[in-house]
Amino acid sequence: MLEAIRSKVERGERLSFDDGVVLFRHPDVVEVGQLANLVRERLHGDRTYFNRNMRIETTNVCVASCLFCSFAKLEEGAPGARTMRVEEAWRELEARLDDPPSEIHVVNGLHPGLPFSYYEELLTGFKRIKPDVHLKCFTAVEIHFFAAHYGMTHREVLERLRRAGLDSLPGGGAEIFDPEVRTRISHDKATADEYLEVHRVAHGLGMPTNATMLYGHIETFEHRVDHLLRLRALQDETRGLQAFIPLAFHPDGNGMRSLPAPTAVDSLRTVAVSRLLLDNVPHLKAYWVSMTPEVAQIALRFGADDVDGTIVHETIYRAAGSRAPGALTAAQLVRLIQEAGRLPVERDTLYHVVREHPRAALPEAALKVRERKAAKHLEVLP
Ligand code: V47
Repeated sequence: MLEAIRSKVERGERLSFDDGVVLFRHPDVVEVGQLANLVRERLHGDRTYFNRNMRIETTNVCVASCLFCSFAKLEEGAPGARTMRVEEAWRELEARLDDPPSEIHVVNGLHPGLPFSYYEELLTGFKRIKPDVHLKCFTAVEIHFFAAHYGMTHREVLERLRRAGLDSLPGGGAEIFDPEVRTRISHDKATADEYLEVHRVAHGLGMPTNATMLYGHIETFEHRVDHLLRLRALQDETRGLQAFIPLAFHPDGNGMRSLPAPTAVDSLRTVAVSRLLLDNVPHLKAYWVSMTPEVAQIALRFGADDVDGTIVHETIYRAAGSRAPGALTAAQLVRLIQEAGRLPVERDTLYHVVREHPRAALPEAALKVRERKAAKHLEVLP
């Protein structure tokens, strides 16, 4: 079975739904990874991207009640509910101007009580402080909520936010597109078609977007393949998706806490199959916050060419039990990539090169860092 798929991959032929299911069920994850690696290296060689970014969630108040979410609070005033004033969010950027992020990534709850001008002011203020910062803000689910809540079309919402400084959309909110699963895990927010329509409209306006998939909860492999193929069909139409990010489900503190988290092997397999099925999406992120820096490093040999960025203040995964560090420095990301035998490339959000780092001769790079640390450690020992 895998031989037939291998020859398709080698010929650059498109894989089918059934191929996707076979890949998910194949017992040898390393073989699946090697196939994905072939595609990854054909597209990017050893180049592996990261950026300096900053996550801000300015409100966790959310009218939706997603079963997997440990972050949202139903209403203002509930214990733990928090909405920043725009000035507080701006201050977070100001505090980082000595080592400034090139991107701000905002994901919020669906807050029923804020005026639309809150979001416009938030963006305008960021751009006033740092005019060249890229604003990757509000998922398609948020854009759909704004349209319904403030009485606008998707296009009007996106145009107004773009005038305020919005540059692109992050990929959050996709979860699993299959209607039965979606109804069970997040019944009261944008449907799959609405999510895809927001991305279609954004692409029509020349605004790039990312897409995600939340895996490892109640969905089947068939649901994952269906999800990936819906994204591939959108991309055939619009060519506006820049990166795909598989998101590993974290069970702590949410309505699916009795489920186990997906294993490292499931994460690696999902990265690999995503790379193989999404033949028209240029980049695949191993999001280290979701899969841990250790698994993300291995994913760079299973189809991923990007590790996202430095992040700094992530709270959605923290609330759901992530043990990944809150932030990694650019130097730590460079080392993580070098040790995986890849070539670190710092990028901006649109994948323009900011800086190429040298390839490290392996395993010397790892050894050198350790030797230096060990020498320092010995110095302070009595
Ligand atoms: O939309 C929420 C997911 C997303 C949990 O576009 C959970 O570059 C796992 O979309 N377990 C937000 N996942 C993060 C996101 C993202 C991350 C990195 C890069 C980009 C990009 C986008 O996190 C949410 C939701 O799908 N999520 N709760 C949880 N318990």
